[in-house]
Amino acid sequence: MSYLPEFQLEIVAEVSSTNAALLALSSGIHGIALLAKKQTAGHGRRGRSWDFVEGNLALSFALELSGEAQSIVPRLSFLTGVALFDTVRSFAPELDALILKWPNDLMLRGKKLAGLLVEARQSGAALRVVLGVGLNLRGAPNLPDAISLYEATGLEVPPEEFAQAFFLHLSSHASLLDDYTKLRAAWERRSLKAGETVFYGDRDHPASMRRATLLGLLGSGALLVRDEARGEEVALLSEDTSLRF
Ligand code: BT5
Repeated sequence: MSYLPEFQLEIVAEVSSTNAALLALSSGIHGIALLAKKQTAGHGRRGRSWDFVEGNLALSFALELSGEAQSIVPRLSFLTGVALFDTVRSFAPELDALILKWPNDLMLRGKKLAGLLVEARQSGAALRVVLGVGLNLRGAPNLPDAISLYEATGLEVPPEEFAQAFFLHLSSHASLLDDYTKLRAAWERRSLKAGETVFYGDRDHPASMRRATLLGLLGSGALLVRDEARGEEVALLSEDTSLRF
C-alpha cells in the first residue's frame, strides 16, 4: 500500500518555522511540502531551537493519515532518515563517517549535519503529521557539534536541488513503510552497529547520561539498549532521550 503522496514543493523566501507554518494550516495539507530560503525561528524537540544559516535546508512536508495508516508514524521518521542519508550520499558519494543517530539526527564525522522533527496533531478522525528536516548545506551555526556539507566537501548544493533529490529518494524507498523488518534493516545499515557503546539520558543535563550497549530498534520506534551499570535492558523513547557515542 502506498502511504506517500507525490509531494508538491512550495518555496517561500522567509518563514518563522516550516513545521509551524504547515501545522497552522487547518486542512488539506496532505502532500504539501514547504521549503524556506530563510527560517527565523526553527525548533527542535522539547522547544529547543534550530539555528539557520543562509543557504541551508529548512524543509517540511505533511501527511494526513486516517485509520490504520496512522500506525506508520514511527516508521515515517526512519524512512525520512534513510532518504536523507541517501540524498547526501548521492551528492557526495565519497563522504566518510556519515551516520544516522537515533532518533532523528544525521551525523557527519561525529558532528550534527541534520536534524529531523516529527510533529503530529489530531484533527477530527485524521492525524496531521509534519516532518521537518534541517540540514546544514552551506554553513554550520556556531555550535561545538555542528558541521555543514560545504565545510566537509566544498560542495555547494542549492536547497531546492537537494529537496527535489530528497523526494525522489523518499519515494524510491516508500515501499519500506509496508515492511518494518526491511525498513529497520535499511536504517540500521546506515546507523551505529549493535554492540557499540553509547551514552543515553537527558542531554540538557549531562550528569544524567548513562553508559549502555546498543541492542537495536523496536517496532514502536524505541531504541533498546543494555544499561551497563544496571545490567538491564532499557527501551528509550525518542521524546525524552538523547544519545551520544
Ligand atoms: C532536531 O531537534 O534536531 C530537529 C531539528 C529540526 C529542524 C527542522 S528545520 C525545518 C523544520 N522547521 C522547524 O522549525 N524545525 C524543522 P533536537 O534533536 O531537539 O536538536 C536540537 C539541538 O540541535 C539544539 O539544541 C542544538 O544543540 C543543535 N542545533 C541547533 N541548530 C543546529 C544546526 N543548524 N546544526 C547542528 N546542530 C544544531
